[in-house]
Order: sequence, then C-alpha cells, then structure tokens
Amino acid sequence: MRTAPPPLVLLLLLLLGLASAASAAFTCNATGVAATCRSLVGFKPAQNTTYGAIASLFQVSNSSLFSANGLLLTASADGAVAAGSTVRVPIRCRCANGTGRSTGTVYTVQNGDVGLYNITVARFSNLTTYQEIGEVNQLPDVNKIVVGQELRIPLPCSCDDVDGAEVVHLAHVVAPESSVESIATEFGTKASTLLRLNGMSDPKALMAYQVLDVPLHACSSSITNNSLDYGLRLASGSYATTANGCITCNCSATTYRLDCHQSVGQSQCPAAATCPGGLFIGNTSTSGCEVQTCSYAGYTNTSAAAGTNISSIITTDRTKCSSDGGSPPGSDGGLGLLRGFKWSAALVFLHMIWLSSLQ
Ligand SMILES: *[C@@H]1O[C@H](CO)[C@@H](O)[C@H](O)[C@H]1NC(C)=O
Ligand SMILES: *[C@@H]1O[C@H](CO)[C@@H](O)[C@H](O)[C@H]1NC(C)=O
Ligand SMILES: *[C@@H]1O[C@H](CO)[C@@H](O)[C@H](O)[C@H]1NC(C)=O
Ligand SMILES: *[C@@H]1O[C@H](CO)[C@@H](O)[C@H](O)[C@H]1NC(C)=O
Ligand SMILES: *[C@@H]1O[C@H](CO)[C@@H](O)[C@H](O)[C@H]1NC(C)=O
Ligand SMILES: *[C@@H]1O[C@H](CO)[C@@H](O)[C@H](O)[C@H]1NC(C)=O
Ligand SMILES: *[C@@H]1O[C@H](CO)[C@@H](O)[C@H](O)[C@H]1NC(C)=O
Ligand SMILES: *[C@@H]1O[C@H](CO)[C@@H](O)[C@H](O)[C@H]1NC(C)=O
Ligand SMILES: *[C@@H]1O[C@H](CO)[C@@H](O)[C@H](O)[C@H]1NC(C)=O
Ligand SMILES: *[C@@H]1O[C@H](CO)[C@@H](O)[C@H](O)[C@H]1NC(C)=O
Ligand SMILES: CC(=O)N[C@H]1CO[C@H](CO)[C@@H](O)[C@@H]1O
Repeated sequence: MRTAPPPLVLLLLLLLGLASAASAAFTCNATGVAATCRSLVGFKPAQNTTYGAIASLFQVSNSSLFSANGLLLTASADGAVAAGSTVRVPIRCRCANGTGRSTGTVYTVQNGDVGLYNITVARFSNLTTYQEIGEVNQLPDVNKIVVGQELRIPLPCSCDDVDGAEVVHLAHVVAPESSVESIATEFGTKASTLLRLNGMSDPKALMAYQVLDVPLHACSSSITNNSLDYGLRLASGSYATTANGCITCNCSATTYRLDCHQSVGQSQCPAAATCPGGLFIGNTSTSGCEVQTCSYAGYTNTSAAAGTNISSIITTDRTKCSSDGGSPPGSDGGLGLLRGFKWSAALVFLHMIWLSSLQ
C-alpha cells in the first residue's frame, strides 16, 4: 500500500503554471434528449497494450471499441496496440450546466500509481486532469490515494451541433509539435472552428497536452428523437451495432449518410423486416426518377409481459425525384444536400419479440 504523494512535482507544476488546464471539460449547451450522446476520446497508451485492456480500462465493450476504430467485430481483443498510437474510445456523454462530461469510467488505483497526476498521465494519456478527478470524487487531498480505491474518471465530451451540422466530438490531446492549423487539417475541420469551439482567441495559445474539442464530420442519420439510440452519431470510417445488436450502421466518407442494415449472425433478432415497397432496411430501389431508401430510424423498448421482450425498429422511407433535384442553390451549407428529398410519413414498426432465456 502506498499513498506516496508527489508534492514536489505538483508544487513545481503549479509554480510553472503548467497545471493551468484545470478543466478539460467541453462546452455543451444541448438540453433534453439531445444532452446525451456518443462521443469519442483519443487515447494514446503510454505503454504497449491490447484492445481488450483498453476496453476494460474505459469500461466499454470490446465490440464498441473495434467498431469505433473501423475494425471488424471479429478482431481479437488480444490485438496489440503500440504505445503512442491513438485509439478512439467511444464514451457516453452527458451534458449539464453548459459542459459535457462522461463519468462512466471507474478506475481502481493500482500499485505504482503515485497520485492523481500520475494516473492522468500514465493511465489516461492526459485526457483528464488531476483537479477534475479530485473534484468529481470529492477528494479533500489529491495526493492521498490508496491502492484499491475506486475513482470516477471524468472525460471531456460534447453533444452540441457545430455550425448547424451534426458532428462527433473527439477529445484530442495536443501533441507538442502540432498547431491549430495542422490539427484542423488532420481532422478535416477549420482552424477558426477549433478556436471558437475551444474558447481560444489566439492559435499561439495552444499548449502541448491540452485537450482539444475536435468536431468530426458525422454521418447524418434518420434516427428519431423518441428512439433509445437517439444521439448515435458516427464519424466516417466507423460503424456501430445498435437495437440490441440487431442493426449495424456504417458511416461512409463518400456519402456521409448512415447506412444501416440488419446485423448478420444475431440470433435474437426478428426475421428480415420490410419497408413499404418491399425494401429491407438499408436497401435502395430506383424506379424511373424516384429513389427509395429504407432507412433505419431507431428502436424503442416497451416492456411487455414478464419473460417477453418487445422492441420496435422504426424505419423511414425517403424518396427523391431528380426532377426537383437539379443543382441546388449553394446558399444553405450542408442542408443543400437534403434538398429535393421528400420524407414520406411512412413509419413501420417492426416488432422484435423474443422469449427471455429465463424460463
Ligand atoms: C453555450 O452557452 C454559453 C453560455 O450561455 C454561450 O456563451 C456559448 O456561446 C454557447 N455555445 C454554443 C455553441 O451555443
Ligand atoms: C474483451 O475481450 C477479452 C478477451 O476476450 C475479455 O477478457 C474481456 O472481458 C472483454 N472485455 C469486455 C469489456 O467485454
Ligand atoms: C512495444 O511494441 C513494439 C512493436 O509494436 C515493440 O517494438 C516494442 O519493443 C514494444 N515495447 C515494449 C516495452 O514492449
Ligand atoms: C447544475 O447546476 C445546478 C444548479 O446550479 C446544480 O444543482 C446541479 O447539481 C448541477 N449539475 C451538475 C451535473 O453539475
Ligand atoms: C507514474 O507511474 C508510472 C508507473 O505506473 C511511472 O513509470 C511513471 O514514471 C510515473 N510518472 C510520473 C510523472 O510520476
Ligand atoms: C501527458 O503530459 C505529460 C506532461 O504533462 C507528458 O510528459 C506526456 O508525454 C503526455 N502524454 C501524452 C500521451 O500525451
Ligand atoms: C422530437 O422531434 C419532434 C419533431 O421531429 C419535435 O416536435 C419534438 O419536440 C422533439 N422532442 C424532443 C423531446 O426534443
Ligand atoms: C460496414 O463496415 C463493416 C466493417 O468495416 C464491413 O464489414 C461491412 O461490410 C460494412 N457494411 C456495409 C453495408 O458497407
Ligand atoms: C429493454 O427493456 C427491458 C425490460 O424493461 C430491460 O431489461 C432492458 O434492459 C431494456 N433494454 C434496453 C436496451 O434498454
Ligand atoms: C430484454 O433484452 C435485453 C437485451 O437482450 C436483456 O438484457 C433483458 O434481460 C431482456 N428483458 C427481458 C424481460 O427479457
Ligand atoms: C436489391 C437489394 O439490395 N436487396 C437487398 C436488400 O437487403 C437484403 C437484406 O439486407 C439483402 O439480402 C438484399 O440483397
């Protein structure tokens, strides 16, 4: 057991002003159902590790970690992750009082953890600060920790739209040699957007190891706000399974539209369900100038009689006639893409009924 505090390190840091990034929390003004979403943190392990170890460190499933990084679900949890490489970890974000935070990760203090600062650097690659861990866990003294103690680890996140568009927020730890411009280029955003989002006025104020809120272009989805997976936003090149694993959605960088289809090899799912026009989820049909896509729009989970599980997947049918399409006036940004689409009112409820394994 050790409680060894690094008072000198802390004191030095405070004196040098290096600890000024006391709050890594991101702005999040979203309210209501929009105040909860899926967000990402860019984790850079300090030591060689595995996907499985990262999943257990952040308490996320192996499969959600694979899918957030574009790996197949059949990837091995023992797959090696080299020190210093970046792995995107999907976290559940909650917004309150203007800031976004994830508190789903609980860390158990281990032998060799010399204090909260050491934990933030050596275990969580600077994604949080020792001040915030102290605050969230109401620790009177940030230097007093004991092996076996459980600490909630606050991680920065946000659910806000950026410039009117849906994004996935990524908590990015700034590498020493990078600039606001280089980070913007790396993640396909604008330097001005990064500055505004992070409340910075001067790009030169960027500090090494500060956590930057980086908005990633998200695929637009048809998931409605009454669905249990509302807020499932995916960045390009990633995918996720949802609706109790029955639906898999991919985000492709070419269309920036969420492509969802029935998962293969899931046993507790309903038989392939159809949309109007005989389409299956994810199918598109073209007839003349009309294009119909059967899109996944979410699921609900209404509890039924004991032992029975009923969920409903809602699908929306969308049609486009190229006669209204043409070339949309380019005055309204990203929304221009949706011009010419008519959203039909068709909603299909697919009942997924399965017997509980408990008899
Ligand atoms: C969020 O709210 C704060 C305080 O009300 C405001 O200063 C800020 O501009 C808002 N941010 C966004 C992105 O709406
Ligand atoms: C990930 O997979 C490993 C190895 O199969 C397993 O030990 C671990 O429990 C899994 N982690 C989670 C969070 O499911
Ligand atoms: C970490 O893994 C890399 C290969 O990915 C290897 O070259 C290196 O020796 C490993 N380092 C340690 C400390 O095991
Ligand atoms: C938000 O602020 C209210 C009132 O100031 C407070 O009661 C509440 O605990 C705060 N919520 C969080 C998550 O900080
Ligand atoms: C933190 O602890 C690790 C061992 O977990 C150690 O190797 C490292 O030097 C420590 N870092 C600091 C900054 O104290
Ligand atoms: C975390 O920050 C410390 C300095 O505070 C630095 O030495 C270390 O390399 C950083 N680690 C990562 C993964 O950014
Ligand atoms: C859900 O979306 C509908 C429109 O699609 C809107 O009228 C309603 O206010 C939204 N509900 C919530 C709780 O945001
Ligand atoms: C979705 O992504 C997964 C993993 O990259 C891939 O195996 C699958 O074929 C993709 N599905 C579609 C419909 O693009
Ligand atoms: C669905 O409802 C059942 C019964 O109320 C509950 O046990 C289960 O956790 C719910 N599933 C989800 C994904 O919310
Ligand atoms: C409903 O399904 C969920 C997910 O498979 C399961 O965790 C839950 O126990 C089920 N509830 C009932 C009442 O069968
Ligand atoms: C025409 C077409 O794309 N049909 C596909 C619709 O979706 C089902 C199930 O995902 C596929 O089996 C069909 O090939």
